[in-house]
Amino acid sequence: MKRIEYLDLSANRILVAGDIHGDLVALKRIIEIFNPDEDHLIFLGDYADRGENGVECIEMIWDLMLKYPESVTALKGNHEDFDGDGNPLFMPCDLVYEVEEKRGNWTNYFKSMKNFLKLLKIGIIFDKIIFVHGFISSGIESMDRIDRNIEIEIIWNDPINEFGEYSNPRGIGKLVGKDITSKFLEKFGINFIIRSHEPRKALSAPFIEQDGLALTISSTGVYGGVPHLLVIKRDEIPKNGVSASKNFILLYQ
Ligand SMILES: [Mn+2]
Repeated sequence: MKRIEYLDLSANRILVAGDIHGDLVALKRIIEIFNPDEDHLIFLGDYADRGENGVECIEMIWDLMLKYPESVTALKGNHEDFDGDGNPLFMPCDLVYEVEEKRGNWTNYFKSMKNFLKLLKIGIIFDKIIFVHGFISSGIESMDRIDRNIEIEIIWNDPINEFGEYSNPRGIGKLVGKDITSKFLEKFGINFIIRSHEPRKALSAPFIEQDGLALTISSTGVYGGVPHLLVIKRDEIPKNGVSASKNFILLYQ
């Protein structure tokens, strides 16, 4: 059973990166901005596929986590969901072909990549902000008991501005309305959610919906737009997505 972990950070700044999707230029810029003595860097998932440099992005984030285990946290996205033999549980998975081309046999590569996947977390909470890849799930009863069905929702769900909960047109996960989000946040004493998973919503700047309860960010240029990095200052932690959305760095133009 997995857990959503509480982070007790002493960092002065929390830097939050959205989907990377093989955008090595954006990732290198994030690493330039990141100061391991001052910052805590959170990646929200989806490191490979779509862009051309998924392998390099995974390896660079993996290295960073090994080098600065106290200062780097990476979440699992739906593009990091594989069975034990390396079969992707999502479509399309360009990474398999990219690895075959750049690193050789996928099955062998996956044996070591499992060590990277093991480091990824399902979700984290800092202060009164929850960070996930997709979205929250109404099925979460305890942060300590995240079963496989809930995990699937956390990496696949999307927020919508309507009320209620619906099946997701992606064919997996749910669309979660603002009444469901409000109830969830109230139950756990959390103010708002920072997530990625829909970089098209946040093409050139963080995107607010559900009256500031849901904030979507993107750190990839694969859909056009301008990838960005969200900045949270420890001495002025935002109380909602609207104020959080104001502090970000453009990674390139
Ligand atoms: Mn995703």
